[in-house]
Amino acid sequence: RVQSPRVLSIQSHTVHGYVGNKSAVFPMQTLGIEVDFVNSVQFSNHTGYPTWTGKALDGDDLSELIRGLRSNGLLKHTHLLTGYMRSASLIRCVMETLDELRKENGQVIYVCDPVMGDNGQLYVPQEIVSVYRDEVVPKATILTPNQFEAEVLTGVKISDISSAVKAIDILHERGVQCVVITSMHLEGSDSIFLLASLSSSSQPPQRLKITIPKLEATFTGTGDMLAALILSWFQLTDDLKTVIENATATLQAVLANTVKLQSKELQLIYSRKEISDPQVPDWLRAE
Ligand code: ATP
Ligand code: PLP
Ligand code: PXL
Repeated sequence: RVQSPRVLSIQSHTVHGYVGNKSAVFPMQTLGIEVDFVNSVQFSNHTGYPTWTGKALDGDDLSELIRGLRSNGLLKHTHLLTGYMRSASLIRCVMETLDELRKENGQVIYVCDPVMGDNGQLYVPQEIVSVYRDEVVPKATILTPNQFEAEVLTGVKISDISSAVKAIDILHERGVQCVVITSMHLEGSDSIFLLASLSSSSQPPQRLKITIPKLEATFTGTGDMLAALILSWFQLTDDLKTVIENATATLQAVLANTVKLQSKELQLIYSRKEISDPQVPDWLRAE
């Protein structure tokens, strides 16, 4: 928790719909956090549609924006949030920006969603994996991989809770303070599991699990929204259980509204009350 939080969020922008910054910025703002955001791509819509148009930012484009901020003394963020990035040059430029922020303020919190793939499938170039593993993970304060991303980063095959904990501990050993495996699918279960682990210098890590009923539909932008909610709630409380319960309760309420309204896109605006004041149902309690 820091005084006067100001997040630098570097993620995708889509003109239509809710992924990347479109699913992260509104929740953070609604929860009272100032957000400066760089759009790492500007696309017409997310890439799950039959076609899309638009352009991506490269490392040089980002450097130019950072230079403008720097020269006006505006590079004073307390948090950095990143999601889907498919260019190594962009990732390296983001890491230089983080180093610069931390030179001024060693307490800068970096929330990293290492978006690389899902269900055994990479959707970034192979070279990105080692960039995340070797250059990004060691700098992350909070890391939000899914099951596949945790496997790729650690080399541990995750088939049950104990192998997931093994992967999490490897990430803690590399310096990550809080690891949240945002979705795990285990054989023989119809649920999605979220696993959170917070390390501390004096005690063993605090571990919590949430069991989420799997909905039939598939959604896009949920991982991006979850990382933003986790960042926001860590700013509002010190209690890990409250953080993941509130974040998950909001996300599940958004999904329920999205299904109710038969929408293909997350219904963030319709769900603004569930963002600002989440109600945690008993079936979502962390244990
Ligand atoms: P990322 O790729 O961004 O690291 P991820 O792959 O874990 O994250 P998702 O698979 O979208 O992202 O899951 C994130 C969260 O979204 C889950 O913890 C869950 O709360 C919710 N979610 C996503 N899909 C479903 C679904 N079909 N039913 C219920 N909840 C879902
Ligand atoms: N599919 C593609 C092609 C993607 O690039 C992404 C990006 O993250 C996703 C799916 C998953 O998005 P999310 O996990 O946030 O729902
Ligand atoms: O949700 C991740 C994401 C980010 N950015 C773009 C996407 C997606 C998912 O489809 O298309 C451009």
